[in-house]
Amino acid sequence: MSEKNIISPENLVYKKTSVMTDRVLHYCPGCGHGTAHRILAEVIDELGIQGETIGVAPVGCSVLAYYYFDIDMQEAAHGRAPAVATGIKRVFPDKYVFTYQGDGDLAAIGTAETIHACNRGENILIVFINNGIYGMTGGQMAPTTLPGMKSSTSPRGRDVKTMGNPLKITELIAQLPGTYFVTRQSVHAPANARKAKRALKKAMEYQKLDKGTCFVEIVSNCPSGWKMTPAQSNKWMEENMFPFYPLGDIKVPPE
Ligand SMILES: Cc1ncc(C[n+]2csc(CCOP(=O)(O)OP(=O)(O)O)c2C)c(N)n1
Ligand code: SF4
Repeated sequence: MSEKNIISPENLVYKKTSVMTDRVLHYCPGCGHGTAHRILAEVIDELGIQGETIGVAPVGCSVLAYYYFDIDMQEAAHGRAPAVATGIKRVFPDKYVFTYQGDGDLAAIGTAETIHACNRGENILIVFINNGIYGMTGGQMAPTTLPGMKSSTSPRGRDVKTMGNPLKITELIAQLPGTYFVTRQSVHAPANARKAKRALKKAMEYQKLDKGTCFVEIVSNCPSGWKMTPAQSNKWMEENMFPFYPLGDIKVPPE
């Protein structure tokens, strides 16, 4: 090994945040969940709120999120994370409270909890990982599955005539008076991950203002469920998911 390849405190450019534990992530190689976890943990670290943050884990591939964040975490039943987070925030109004949910969790079984928490304007952060299918249970069609997109329960592609239209729940959430900041991001490339991190940081900081619910969607990949390599899944996401779920802020706080 050459001199310059030896890692020393002088040439160290990246260090894992201590807000993430040393547990090895169980996510499939190339899955966006890992990057989303990391940037969220870095935000908590940089804001110095590790001891003040409480996360609510969903049911889905990220069901074990409590193993990875070294903060107080609570598990919720499938889809019920916004209701659980509501209770936590009301008991501990000075804590930073977030939910971390997949699209099956948030936009299918948890639609009611999501919409009502956002409509009430609960002072929480909702992190929504949208990979267009139910990843954990084998890639079934979700409300977010694109028209024509293949899944294990729509093997010939989603036919909107019989299977309904995809639900753009983030646009719907943005219409509700209780939401303060609603944005759609991705983490598939370094520049996007940095942007998503800035959005998460802003959203977390807004809890100090008590102005309503902040909602950060991260359009993500599921290489295993989509039956693609990680590289193919990122390309497919760029070509198919982003035109349907355009990245960017959807509702920004008034100046
Ligand atoms: C009440 C209940 N219904 C159904 C299930 C089965 N189930 C577990 S995870 C899951 C889907 C999760 O998909 P998603 O929220 O999109 O997250 P991902 O796995 O893609 O990250 C389902 C239907 C369950 N565990 N509990
Ligand atoms: S099944 Fe999909 S969402 Fe779940 S860990 Fe694997 S790639 Fe990620």
